[in-house]
Amino acid sequence: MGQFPLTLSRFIIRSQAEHPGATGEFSSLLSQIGLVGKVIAHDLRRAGLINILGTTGETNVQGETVKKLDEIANDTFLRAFQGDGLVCALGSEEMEQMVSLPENWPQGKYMLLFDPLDGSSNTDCNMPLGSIFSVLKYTRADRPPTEGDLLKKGVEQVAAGYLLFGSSTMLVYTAGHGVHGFTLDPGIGEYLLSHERMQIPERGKVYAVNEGNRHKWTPGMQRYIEFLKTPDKATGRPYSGRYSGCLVADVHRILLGGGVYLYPGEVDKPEGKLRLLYEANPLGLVVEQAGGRASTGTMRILDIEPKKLHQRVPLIIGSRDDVETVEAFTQGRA
Ligand code: AFP
Repeated sequence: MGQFPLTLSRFIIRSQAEHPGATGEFSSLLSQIGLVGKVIAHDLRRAGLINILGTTGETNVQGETVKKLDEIANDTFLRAFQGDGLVCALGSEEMEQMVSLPENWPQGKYMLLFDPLDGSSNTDCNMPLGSIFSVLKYTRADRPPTEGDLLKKGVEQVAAGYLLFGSSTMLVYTAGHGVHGFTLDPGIGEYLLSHERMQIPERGKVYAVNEGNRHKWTPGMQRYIEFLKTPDKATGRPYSGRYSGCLVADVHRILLGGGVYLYPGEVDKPEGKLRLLYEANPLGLVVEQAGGRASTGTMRILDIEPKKLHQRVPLIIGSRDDVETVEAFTQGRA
């Protein structure tokens, strides 16, 4: 008889038992993220039916059009974490400022940063979407957290991960001891351990990049993509291009099969598009924990000292060898 699959809750309890000082708060936080994933997945499944697709007509802090589902997902995170005593501050890619909790509300020791709905242009065409989260610890007792407390290097994250809303819903996370993936079984409403100790291959055969931006890239980046497309049996080229427009889905594919995701800086916009605290840092931690690498092209993502909440950063992430090859091109060594 086969073993009964391990649920997220059982896995969390088991992991907690390995940390004698654990109070259970972190375990509750992860379970709550799992719940958020169920709620968002439920909304996304009905999105085409209940007329919640499309735009609100407003623009967010990044100057981008807000989808109704962006707002719905953002509210879901806020409702799940405000007032339950697990966090003391929240930061959302969709909100200009940090959300602090009223002083008389229960305060937890964690701070949560999240991108509530990544790849939201995919909402109208039934393509994959994701949510990304980053967990930081607040250690001061003398005052409530301020926005500056959220500006921590990626290496200081205590946990990070993502929810992927694709053909199935997945929760993938790391708490600094490997990366574990859980798939939601909709029949029983439970996340089951489907990918224990995920390891990214050292080199892949897939690249994910928006090639429509080629004319904006530096010569080094243009040469790298040409290199990937040039056949060479010994190094497994040409690579296959796969780009969904959802960072979570693209990085997930690469985490499983290897390769590289690139959202490079551009000549007129060297900072690129993606957000350091909401996208690059959490995915950087996940990929590093799986044995991969995350870089701007010139430095490790997790070592960047953030200056502001919505800071953008170029992102080259994936298999170690592939990211190192990109770095050789962007640094003029190839
Ligand atoms: P949103 O979080 O605003 O939906 O952004 C999506 C995203 O940051 C990321 O998921 C994609 O990889 C990337 O943008 C796609 O951007 P382009 O449309 O410029 O290729």
